[in-house]
Amino acid sequence: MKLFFSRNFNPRLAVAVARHLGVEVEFEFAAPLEPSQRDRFRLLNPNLLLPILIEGDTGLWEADAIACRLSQIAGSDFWRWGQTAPDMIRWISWGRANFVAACDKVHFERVTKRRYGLGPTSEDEIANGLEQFATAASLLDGHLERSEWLLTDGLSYADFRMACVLPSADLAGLPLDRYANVSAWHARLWAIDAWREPFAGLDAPELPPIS
Ligand SMILES: N[C@@H](CCC(=O)N[C@@H](CS)C(=O)NCC(=O)O)C(=O)O
Repeated sequence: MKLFFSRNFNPRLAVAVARHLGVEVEFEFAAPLEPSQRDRFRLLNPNLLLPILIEGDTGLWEADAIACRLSQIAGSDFWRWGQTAPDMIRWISWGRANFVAACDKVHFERVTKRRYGLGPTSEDEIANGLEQFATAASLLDGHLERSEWLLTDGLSYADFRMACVLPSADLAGLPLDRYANVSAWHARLWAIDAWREPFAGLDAPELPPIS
């Protein structure tokens, strides 16, 4: 089994899950958007994006699907299967559409565009993303006042998914420190080795510098 990854945040998420669960997987750095690699990777993921999990000759793409599969393999309820599964799906779904989307919008303008030379940053998009971030972070902060993790029965994949852009929060200028409970939750996640250092010991070039 092989996990193709890069250091960007969705593949980072998948690598962190694999390492947190201790699944025996071969990690291989990839760059499917490179013209020379496109034909090979199109067969594994027509979106030409990472992460991709290979079992046999099949490629499974989308970090959430990969997290589900890795939890199956590990026999872990990091991906919940029982009573609290709907609650986990709720937070994954809401997170993708709200908190993660807001973080991603700001991160894309301030970080991704400048790393990959994708054109000028849009101050309108940043303002819009920060407004969306404030709304979502307030809701999250209220929830995390009552619970250490998103699910009251403990750490789950929903926490990793919700936090997936936050390792770059400083670079993106996301005002996390305005939300005490979100900051404390982020610090608890940061204490988990696989979350803080998913790439430790892996052969993977650093991301391009921010211009
Ligand atoms: N919805 C996909 C998004 C995948 C995605 O956007 N991946 C980006 C990184 S965040 C990518 O592959 N970029 C090219 C690269 O890293 O080489 C998922 O959750 O896995």
